[in-house]
Amino acid sequence: MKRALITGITGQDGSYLTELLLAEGYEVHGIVRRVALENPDHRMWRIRHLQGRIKLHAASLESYPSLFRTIQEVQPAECYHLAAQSFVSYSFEDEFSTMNTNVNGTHYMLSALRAAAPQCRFYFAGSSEMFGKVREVPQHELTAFHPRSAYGISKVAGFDLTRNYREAYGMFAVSGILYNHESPRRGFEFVTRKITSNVAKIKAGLAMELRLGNLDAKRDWGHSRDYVRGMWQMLQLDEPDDFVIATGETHTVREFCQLAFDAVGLDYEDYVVIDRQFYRPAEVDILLGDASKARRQLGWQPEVGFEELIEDMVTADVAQQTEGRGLAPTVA
Ligand code: G4F
Repeated sequence: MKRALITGITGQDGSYLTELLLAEGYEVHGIVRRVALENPDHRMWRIRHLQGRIKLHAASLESYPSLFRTIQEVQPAECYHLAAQSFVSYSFEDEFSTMNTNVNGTHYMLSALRAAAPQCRFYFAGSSEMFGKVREVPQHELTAFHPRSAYGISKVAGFDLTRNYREAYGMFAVSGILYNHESPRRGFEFVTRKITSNVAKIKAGLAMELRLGNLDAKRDWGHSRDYVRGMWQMLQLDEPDDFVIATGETHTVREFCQLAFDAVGLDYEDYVVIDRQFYRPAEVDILLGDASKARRQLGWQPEVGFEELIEDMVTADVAQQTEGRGLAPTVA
């Protein structure tokens, strides 16, 4: 039985990846912060249904010794490093903690793996935010990076660290350059979930408006369940390599709003209010990925399209409201 270790197991991608790995017959271990173990109701809702089938270890991306100890104990064959401060907006508010967690955390993981489990295959969660002020449309694996936030800069550093551990120490270390990926398990602070959760609230008569920032930003949005499959496929290759994972379609935030409101029979223009506080000091205007290398070499392709993704998210949020299961918090 193959053993996998996941950082960020309590997140959207961590939960879908765990389901996939369990279905593939893996023994799954996850690294979680001690606060998550102390407050499981709040922090572990995405993996509650998997309890008893996975093993959790308390460790912190800020502590090399805790990561080293966990890796030495687990001796994973595959390690998926998904944990990060992943909210771009927040990285403008606190650049330093974003850099510390994302850069040092990745460096600690690589260094600890090299010391305690050098044969382990390593996946780094790179991001299309690395392309930032894009040099070309669509972007592919050879497109130059131009990050526009501390988050984007931290992901470029993680990408470079990963490649350097591969080249310098011969480790099987790869990066996925993943475009935005969403689902009903997405955090409420990201624009897609902010929209769908508020659509459900408005439909239920619990909110009157939805305040958003830049509606003209364009993103290449896919479904998280499809994207974690790409991560896993990358670690099954004979040779390590980096891949773009994207749908190859780009849409504005406005289009997302329009379809989400349409799904419950409302007109977004009656409810969406533009609020400057949600604009970013430096915006990434357009992301569109060319995943042809992943299609060719991994046999990867997305199964869920843009409209189906929105339908899935709105349906889940409306059902939550109807069933009275925890109202979505109103967040930035
Ligand atoms: O949903 P977002 O916050 O995601 P963003 O910044 O594109 O980053 C996500 O995708 C990356 C991959 O490309 C990941 F690496 C990253 O961790 C994260 O998962 O914002 C999407 C767009 C932005 O252009 C933003 O300016 O939506 C725009 N937007 C407009 N109004 C808003 C809002 N974003 C948020 N979060 N909240 C708003 O009110």
